[in-house]
Amino acid sequence: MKTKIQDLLNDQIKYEASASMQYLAMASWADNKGFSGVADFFYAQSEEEKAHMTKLVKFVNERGGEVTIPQLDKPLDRFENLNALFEHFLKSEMFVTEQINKVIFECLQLKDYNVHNFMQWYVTEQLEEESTARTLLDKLNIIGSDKTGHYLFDRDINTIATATE
Ligand code: OFO
Repeated sequence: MKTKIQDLLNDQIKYEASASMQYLAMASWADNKGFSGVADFFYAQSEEEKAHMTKLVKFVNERGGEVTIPQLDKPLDRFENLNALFEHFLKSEMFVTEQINKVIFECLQLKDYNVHNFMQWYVTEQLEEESTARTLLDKLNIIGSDKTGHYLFDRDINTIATATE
């Protein structure tokens, strides 16, 4: 594996790990505020990102590359309200998509079609996750600061999220 590609995949491992920790912090915030539906959503999201990270670790090792397990920055763990929480979620997913596109671009430049092929799974995954984040944020923007709306959003979050997949 070319060093440049290996470095980008190691960066990607860090981004997936950071997203996992970020979503764990968001789940914990929601749990603490009594939004149990939102908490469960982010606990599950955190596990998913961990799986994305592990898939990359295994792939780099299978390809005879060298994995660097990253040191992570502290995730954001205080949010003004549900809207701020989901704005951060969308921002985080958009960032990851951008990074995945960078890997894809470099794979094409360096003609690494094997890694390019492997990364297609992440492209599809990101499309879904970004669209879920957008839909949930749209709903919250409609709800505004209405407490009953937040209660119903928390109760129905999984139904809303599943409908976007
Ligand atoms: Fe949604 O971040 Fe993984 O790929």
